[in-house]
Amino acid sequence: MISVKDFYDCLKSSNIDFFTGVPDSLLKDICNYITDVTPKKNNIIAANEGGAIGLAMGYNLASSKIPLVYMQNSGFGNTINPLLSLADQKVYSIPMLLLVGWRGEPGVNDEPQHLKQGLVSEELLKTINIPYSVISNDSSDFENIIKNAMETVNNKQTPYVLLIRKGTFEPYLLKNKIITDYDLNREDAIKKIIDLISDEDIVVATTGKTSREVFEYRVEKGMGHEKDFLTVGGMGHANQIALGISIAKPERRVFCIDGDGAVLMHTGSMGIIGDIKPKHFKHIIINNGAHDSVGGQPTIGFEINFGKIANAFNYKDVFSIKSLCEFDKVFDSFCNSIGPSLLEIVVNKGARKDLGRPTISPKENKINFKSFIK
Ligand SMILES: Cc1ncc(C[n+]2csc(CCOP(=O)(O)OP(=O)(O)O)c2C)c(N)n1
Repeated sequence: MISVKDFYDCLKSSNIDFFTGVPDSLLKDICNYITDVTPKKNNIIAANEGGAIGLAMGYNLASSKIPLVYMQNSGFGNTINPLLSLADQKVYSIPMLLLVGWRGEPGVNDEPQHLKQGLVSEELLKTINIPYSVISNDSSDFENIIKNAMETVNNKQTPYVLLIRKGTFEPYLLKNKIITDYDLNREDAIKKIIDLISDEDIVVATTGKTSREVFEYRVEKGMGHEKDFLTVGGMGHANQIALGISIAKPERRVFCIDGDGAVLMHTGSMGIIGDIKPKHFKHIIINNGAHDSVGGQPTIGFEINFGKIANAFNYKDVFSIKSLCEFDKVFDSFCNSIGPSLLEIVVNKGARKDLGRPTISPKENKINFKSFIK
């Protein structure tokens, strides 16, 4: 395995001093190290991966230095537009190094949402003609790989991808943790929500541990999974899936259980919810101020006011829960409000170590969910 310090030092000696991206579970150790040792203004956790390409472009335009952009291959799709229509050699030709976590690599066991993306990751890079190299835990020559990559980046003025295999980096735990002391964590909030909604209610859960915790709580309660759509991929789009359901089934209550990182990824979607105004649309943001599912790197969730954003986007009502004692009362008002309404639940980050993964396939989930909605 490669030590995160050695890898980082090698990037620094290649004159890289600006980092941006969206964290990834497979890159969590190097992302944690970058977060701990880089001045805040030189490591920007972006709203989405496309935004990170924009930030990297701007930094390069103004400094002529090579920036580094990190992401999971799930997020590579978000970069295609700015990469191909701006940074590409055929347009502005902006040099940058991309560190992409290779989830779903063929032959490596992974979750369904990563299989297609992982299968086509190399083909995709070849098709869009972005040079790349693969780095794995036995890449003792990683310094040479980075050196060669930097030569190509500089000589050809092009984006260059380092595709990182699972298990490449030695473990590194984030030290600069934001410690909070709320009554609840995400799983406590999810349990309360499921206990308080009715049997007819539809749930759409966001990407990451939220969907996994919803799944496990249904198991714990001896219930089926037909009421829940698990947005296992497509981070940031759960609320638009929920909106589509609300439009087709205007009399049903639809609860979207979202995350702060996910909402921030495509915040404009909230404006569409506010514009369409589905009466029974219940938007819940569980705000832990972090990308908890992939290592706990901070978001701006604790520094902004989601309620004011929802108001400005024409939601009809906004609610907030910060403690257990107010939960039932506020949740009741939220349920009785005319939507679209927003409920922000502020929680500590963190999850159970033994949290499992859905044991039914996405297709099974779809079939059961569709018959429940019908
Ligand atoms: C487009 C995209 N980028 C990155 C990821 C990796 N990823 C999965 S969950 C997650 C964090 C989600 O954060 P948040 O919505 O705040 O929920 P939390 O994990 O904190 O509960 C990330 C970055 C992804 N699945 N898709």
